[in-house]
Amino acid sequence: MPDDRTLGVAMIGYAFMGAAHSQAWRTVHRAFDLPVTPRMSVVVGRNTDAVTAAASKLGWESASTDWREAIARDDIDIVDVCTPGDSHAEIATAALAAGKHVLCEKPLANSVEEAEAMVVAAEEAAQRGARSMVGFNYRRTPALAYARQLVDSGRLGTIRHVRAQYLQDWIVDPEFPLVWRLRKELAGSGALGDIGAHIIDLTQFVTGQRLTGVSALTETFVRERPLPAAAAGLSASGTEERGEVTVDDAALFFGRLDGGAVASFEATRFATGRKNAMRLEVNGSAGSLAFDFETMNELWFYDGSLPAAEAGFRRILVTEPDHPYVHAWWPPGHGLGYEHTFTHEVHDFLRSIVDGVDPVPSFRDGLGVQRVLAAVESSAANGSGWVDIPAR
Ligand code: SOE
Repeated sequence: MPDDRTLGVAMIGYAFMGAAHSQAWRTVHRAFDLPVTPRMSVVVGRNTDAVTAAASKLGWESASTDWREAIARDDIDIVDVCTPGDSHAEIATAALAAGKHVLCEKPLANSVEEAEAMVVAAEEAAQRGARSMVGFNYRRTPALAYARQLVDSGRLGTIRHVRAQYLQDWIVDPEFPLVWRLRKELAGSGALGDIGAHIIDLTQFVTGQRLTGVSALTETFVRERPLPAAAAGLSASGTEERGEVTVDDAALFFGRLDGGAVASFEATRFATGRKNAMRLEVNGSAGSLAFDFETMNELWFYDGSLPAAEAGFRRILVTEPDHPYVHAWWPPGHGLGYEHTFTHEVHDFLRSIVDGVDPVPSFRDGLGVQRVLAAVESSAANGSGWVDIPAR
């Protein structure tokens, strides 16, 4: 680490995720006490005008159209990969080979093979001190980090059920354009990899158990859409010309966890009226938890050890300084938002770099999720037959 205690960051990609990560890099050292300060050195994109404008809007010192040049710079310590999934493997492995620490957006890759190669690169690089982490930001929601603590401390007893849903509705309109998230060659899969990946990761994180097999179905409701007027995020407008949607709009599956629990999952972009309803319910022998990201400062807890007459789901407002991450922010009841999950993610990543330990979720954890995604696709393709998921 350089003596001046700053770490130069190069961020590749600057759309929705790039904006969320920029917010985190801008604020992390002001909210948390850290012995290092990230320097937002360079943001990289393909279009000179657009990336220059993004640099100025998001707070980066400079803009570049050449990611290889950016990762080769001596003053760059961290590479933050915020591009569509088709370029994660190439950029992340090159950055690790160049000795940089790498934060890579989820899902880790577009295939198990790519993810495996990334794990090899990450584990070799770790021996030389380069750290890597995959960006499952929702783990850093205080209520979900607290849910993990409750399960870990035994308050739920033996976990029996997980019910996980991720419900969005941003492509219900059949005229919504064919953005990159709807193209397999760029995104890998649809609702499955984009939002299903989050609930797979969260299920494994909160329960501490691994999915061992699944049965699944997927559906694409709208098979053709207008080509986008410009490559853009979630609200682009379309042209007259149409193209094929090559990913799933919805994925439903159920599975078994290695600690004996059973789990059901639903990931869809067609849940009209649900904007970002990422919901998790966990039932154990001694209690239950329920969470919905649309009310992200709340966690519902049923404590089965209380007398039946006074038991009942209790709303915990997860805004106390004792709750994970909250001490860095506002007084009780003032609440946090989506952007804080990224600040927490970047905080944990920097802390691991400073402490010289491997952060979690690791690329190997990302590979684990990738194996579940592949098993879901394979089950859906074989008429919902059971597919086992190999261990790490
Ligand atoms: C779009 O569906 C999206 O931005 C995902 O890509 C994110 O991972 C999720 O947090 C919100 O929805």
